[in-house]
Amino acid sequence: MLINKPNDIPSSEITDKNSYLSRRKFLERAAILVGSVAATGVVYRALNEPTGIGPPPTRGDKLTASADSHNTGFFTDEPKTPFNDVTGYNNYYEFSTDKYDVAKEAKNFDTRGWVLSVEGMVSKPRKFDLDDLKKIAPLEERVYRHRCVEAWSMVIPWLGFPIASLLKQVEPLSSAKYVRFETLMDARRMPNQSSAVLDWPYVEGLRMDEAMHPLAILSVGLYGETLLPQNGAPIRLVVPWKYGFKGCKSIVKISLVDEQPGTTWALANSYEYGFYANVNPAVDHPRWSQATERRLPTGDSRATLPFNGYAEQVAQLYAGMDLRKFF
Ligand SMILES: Nc1nc2c(c(=O)[nH]1)N[C@H]1C(S)=C(S)[C@@H](COP(=O)(O)O)O[C@H]1N2
Ligand SMILES: [Mo]
Repeated sequence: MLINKPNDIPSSEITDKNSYLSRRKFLERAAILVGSVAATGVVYRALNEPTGIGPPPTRGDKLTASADSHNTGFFTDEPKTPFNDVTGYNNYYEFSTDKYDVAKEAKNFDTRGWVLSVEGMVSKPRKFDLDDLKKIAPLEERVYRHRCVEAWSMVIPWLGFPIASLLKQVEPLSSAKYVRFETLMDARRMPNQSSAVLDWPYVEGLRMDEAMHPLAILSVGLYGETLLPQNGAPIRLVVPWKYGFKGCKSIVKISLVDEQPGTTWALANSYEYGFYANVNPAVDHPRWSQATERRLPTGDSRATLPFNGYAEQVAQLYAGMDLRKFF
């Protein structure tokens, strides 16, 4: 087995009451979680096979970028992970904890009539429907590295627009310090929400300056098509310098707030997952190294870069912060 059992973690490492309670919660859930994490070793090899990954993908609607993103920092020229892998190997616990099953379980997820509410500390709170969202800003293509905290990575050609463009429309108050993102809560449409594997709805957050950074986008598509349900249709967060779990899927609510919001994985286990979740090869996960990653679909090992290779653009956001403490 690649990983230590959670009870190998000496209790001396558990410092405050909060993380102790989180750890207890974690242990209760360990059976399920360890299963899904341990499976990744097998998964890399399976992904070497170019065919038969997941169910035959249902295609999205055609979607093209209407703006040219000339800033080269918005692209990597590393080979893209094939469409079938991007849409056939997913983390989306509302549908399944098995990455190969998400596409199948989410297949019939109906996003018609979707409404995204942007509210909280803003001058002009507003609800956006899918047509409104098309008019926020010209759609851009961004080819980003995508690094999961479980040490696998992909390269994905997203279609989306900067979060900043959406926030501008609602006029944030100067008292707003953080942005909170919330996934749909509906166990009839998201069957695994009837399990207790995580607390629902899935929530995420960014500091205001992180959300306003031009690299941080709301994505509505990938590979020239609208997002499929397994990738977070109809709209999801993409923050390429952070671990993948920050990328909250199928968002129904964005709230501007003045205090750091709770975020799903940090609430589930604050000992293992933090609010910032910046990709950092120097700070290991308690149960595995973050120094290297497996690039899918081949699973080839490569060095993980600080801030996932976006240090030049974002490192200054964290100047003076101890990134071991604020992990
Ligand atoms: N609502 C919700 N968002 C989520 C998740 C989830 O389980 N639920 N998983 C996260 C994790 S751990 C990762 S790595 C990415 C995976 O995105 P992808 O399937 O599009 O590659 O989605 C993130 N967003
Ligand atoms: Mo992840």
